[in-house]
Amino acid sequence: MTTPVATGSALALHDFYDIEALYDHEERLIQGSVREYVRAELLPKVGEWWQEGVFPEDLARKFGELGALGVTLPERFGGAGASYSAYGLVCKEIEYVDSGMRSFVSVQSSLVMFPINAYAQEHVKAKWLPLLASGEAVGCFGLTEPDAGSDPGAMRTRCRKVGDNWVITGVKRWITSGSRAHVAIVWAKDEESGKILGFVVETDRPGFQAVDIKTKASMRASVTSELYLDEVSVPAGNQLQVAGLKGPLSCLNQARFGIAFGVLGAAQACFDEAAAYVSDRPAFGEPLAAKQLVQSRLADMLSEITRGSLLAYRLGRLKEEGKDHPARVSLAKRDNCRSALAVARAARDLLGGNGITTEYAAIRHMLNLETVATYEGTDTVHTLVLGREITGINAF
Ligand code: TGC
Ligand code: FAD
Repeated sequence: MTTPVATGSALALHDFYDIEALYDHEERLIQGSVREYVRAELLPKVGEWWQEGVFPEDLARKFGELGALGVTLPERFGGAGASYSAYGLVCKEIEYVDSGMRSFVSVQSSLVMFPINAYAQEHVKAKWLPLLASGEAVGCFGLTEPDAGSDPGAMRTRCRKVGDNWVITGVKRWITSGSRAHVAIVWAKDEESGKILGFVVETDRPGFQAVDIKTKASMRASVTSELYLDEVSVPAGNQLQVAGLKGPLSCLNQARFGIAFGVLGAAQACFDEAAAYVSDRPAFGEPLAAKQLVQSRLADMLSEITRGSLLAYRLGRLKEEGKDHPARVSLAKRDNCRSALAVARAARDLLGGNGITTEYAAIRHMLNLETVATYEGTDTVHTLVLGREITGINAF
């Protein structure tokens, strides 16, 4: 093989537009400490976990010790009191390792700690938030049902007031961390008013059962379960102080924000792997990196990541100004998932046959990203949110 002289890039390929310099000192410090930990401790083992379908039990506490749970929540409840952008950067660093690891953090922070902090009574916050921040307790979020995914307003789970308690019955499907959870945020329709209400449900209450979904070809290093609630009774004090679909959707707005950052981590991992691979892999007497069409694909990958990073940076600052309109979040979630998937598919292809093994990261990320593009609102749902914003016409 002829080895052409490679001069290398004078620019940082993990941050081509110096976007990290736009973040403040604290944000970069948080990002750096998470990056260092996850790349040293999790990255070498994640391929095996994914292959075996395992999310190690001790990871919750490890993420807690790292300060990765409830990054934006007040320090008095065990959070880091940091910015939304810092939370986004934490998601990105963790998703560099695996989308399933980031899913755990998203659910715990955005879908469990956020609604407890925003809508629960003080005694519920004081009990659960510190435990969730340290990872001693795990939480899950039950919105989706077997027949109600994109249209959560069609849920069948019901609640009714009986004396000083609420009694909840129904089935929730596709629930991340479901069988690991000590506490579940469960959304149900009030039989009397027809309104969607939310509850903090301790998972050891009689009538609560979680069963894992074992047939996933994506997100294998993440626990996904079905929840069965059979007349589960919770005290009225466990009810969240919000009514209607805007309750769960406000939580999704937080998690989708984190995903817009997170998927860039998966894309960067794929790009790094592909760029290294093609510089060594011989084909037709030269390294693949010397081929114009290969360079063209690397250039496209870098463009996707750079555009997505600019979008995420701006979304972070908008959110910190309280301007994270749901349609803005939809655009970033949708487009950054598209970019990450395009990068992962290109990386998988550039690795040839090796690209279909889990010895390399590309196919694991690619398959995980199929889920990420589906959950928290499918690509189509976010397209329709944008369509409604543009035209004023609801086309769901
Ligand atoms: P619509 O009439 O649009 O809205 C009902 C009320 O909610 C408000 N709202 C929002 N509030 C906060 N954030 C948002 N993103 C919001 N979107 C809407 C809205 O203002 C209204 O408030 P009000 O006061 O007027 O009542 O409701 P719709 O029935 O037309 O539905 C809209 C649609 C389809 C966009 C929505 O249902 C939707 O987003 N569907 C997708 C469902 C989804 O994303 N599910 C995710 C489940 S959780 C999950 O996947 C976790 S994955 C694990 C991980 O994150 O890692
Ligand atoms: P459907 O809503 O049935 O959609 C099927 C197809 O129809 C999609 O292509 C969709 O875009 C399309 N479609 C839907 N409506 C329209 C329309 N109006 N016009 C055109 N096309 C349309 N949920 C939780 O509550 N908590 C969790 O922790 C959680 N974790 C998850 C983890 C994993 C691994 C997965 C896979 C899912 C998880 N989900 C969770 C559920 C997830 O949010 C849903 O799968 C998602 O919202 C899509 O719902 P659905 O699967 O019912 O698909």
